[in-house]
Amino acid sequence: MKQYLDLCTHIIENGTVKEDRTGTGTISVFGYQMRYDLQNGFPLMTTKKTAFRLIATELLWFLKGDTNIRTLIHDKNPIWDEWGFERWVNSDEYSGPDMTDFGRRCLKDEEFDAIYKVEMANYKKRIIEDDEFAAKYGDLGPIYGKQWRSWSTGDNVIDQISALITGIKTNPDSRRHLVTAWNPSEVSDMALPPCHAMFQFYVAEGKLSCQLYQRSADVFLGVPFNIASYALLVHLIAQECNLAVGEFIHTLGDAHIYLNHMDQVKEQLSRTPKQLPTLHLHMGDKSIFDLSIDDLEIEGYDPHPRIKAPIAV
Ligand code: DHF
Ligand code: TMP
Repeated sequence: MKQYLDLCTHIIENGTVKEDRTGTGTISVFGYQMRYDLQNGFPLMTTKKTAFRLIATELLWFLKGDTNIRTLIHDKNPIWDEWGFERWVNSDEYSGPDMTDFGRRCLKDEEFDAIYKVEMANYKKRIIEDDEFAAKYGDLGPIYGKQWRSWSTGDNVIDQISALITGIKTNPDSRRHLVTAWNPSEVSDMALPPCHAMFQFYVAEGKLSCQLYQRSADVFLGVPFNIASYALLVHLIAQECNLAVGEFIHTLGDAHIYLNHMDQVKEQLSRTPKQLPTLHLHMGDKSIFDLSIDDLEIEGYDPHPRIKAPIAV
């Protein structure tokens, strides 16, 4: 994963220090591209341990068209918890302790962090136990799953992923194999406007490639997930379309390192990348919409240890 380490170095050497929505502060560049040849192994970070299980359960959640974190909580996947919780504590029905700016306050104030942890645990428990509550406060709005599988035009619903697969199968040379999660009419209803906003597939010499445009990239926490997630998506669609895997091309808009991730990034840069693992799919005759985590297997993953960092909410 030299490409990823090069991105980190490029930002540190050429980036501009900027304020950002979360109040954390970043160093960033605008416009950057990486290429991953998926024939060379599965691009799961080897310079820090990265949870494939979390990446895969999130992607399967998108592919099922789901936008409710109840499914992720069932899968013990916490990566979207803060954005569901934020909707709950900002609602009229919430009457617990003040959770304004909880992401930043947790980092500065231990007493508050303890109160937050209790509120968060209560929220997650209620999402699991209370159907009505989950429907209302577990839903992240019309994010990826909705736009990928049931983009609403008002009187019609468009399943972009099914259309993509049909297009690749019937007209591989087409230059219109696109999926967009950026639906301008619904962005304001989303818990977080799509970061991985649009992607295009390409078929040549029996191999399937994909290029993603990511408008905003949290290089330490988000990007390792995004690379592996799209690599997995290419493998799944390739399998479905009887093609081999080609390249994943990752194009970034605002590519930033949060200032409170700098030590972690430097630690990662001091490590030597290892051999990439291999992905095995055990799909049988299941469609990519019906897969479970047990149908996916990563072999030969021997990363350097995990490096923890706080996420900017
Ligand atoms: N906000 C920000 N500021 N950055 C993000 O990357 C981001 N990603 C979102 C939602 N909002 C975001 C969805 N994806 C983690 C990774 C990806 C992700 C959300 C969270 C994360 O916290 N990863 C940690 C912990 C994983 C674990 O529990 O093992 C990591 O160390 O990779
Ligand atoms: P923004 O909406 O203000 O750009 O904030 C979104 C943050 O989340 C930003 O740091 C980018 C990061 N992010 C990723 O890097 N990858 C992702 O998949 C998601 C959902 C978010």
